[in-house]
Amino acid sequence: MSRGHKFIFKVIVVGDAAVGKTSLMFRFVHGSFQRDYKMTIGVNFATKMVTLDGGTKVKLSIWDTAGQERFHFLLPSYYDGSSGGLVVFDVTRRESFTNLAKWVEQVRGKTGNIPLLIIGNKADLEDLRAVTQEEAKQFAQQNGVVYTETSAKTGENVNDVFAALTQFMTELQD
Ligand code: G3D
Ligand code: MG
Repeated sequence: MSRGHKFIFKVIVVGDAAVGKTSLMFRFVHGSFQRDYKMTIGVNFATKMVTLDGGTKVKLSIWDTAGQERFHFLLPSYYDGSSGGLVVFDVTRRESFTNLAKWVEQVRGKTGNIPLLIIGNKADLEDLRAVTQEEAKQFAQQNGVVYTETSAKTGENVNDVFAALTQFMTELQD
């Protein structure tokens, strides 16, 4: 039985500080939510193998921003060679939604037309919601991408968004 993979993709996860990028990545890679998990400086990415419907094996290297987003500036090397991305906001923090346009523009400017998904994270905090699903969907539609809500805390939709992105990236290889 082969343990190899057919494709390897670099995935970037962008968005304002504290929207839950590191937590989403951690949930996907390790299957858990760690409240006090802080990315070690210098550790920039984690890898995970994904098996698509039909059996194709794909290796993802998922890149974290390591806190650089606080300066609204990510090094060009962060974007280099990326095949897809998650653009994340926090459904409880309106400003992180307002800033999505900047993030999409920045990613498009640095990478061209790679597949992106818009992610509204912290969907478990329904009582604190500050952005409706409708307006987030509308923003995503205007940008020609899919909108999904996730919770890194409960795990809701986390595997699904990485699977959907992997599917989009793989289709572009055919
Ligand atoms: P970042 O990498 O985008 O900067 P983090 O964001 O992953 O560091 O998360 C920022 C804070 O939000 C963390 O809380 C984290 O636990 C919390 N968080 C992340 N995702 C979720 C989620 O889906 N639901 C809830 N309720 N909280 C989430 P602290 O307290 O450590 O700052
Ligand atoms: Mg982080």
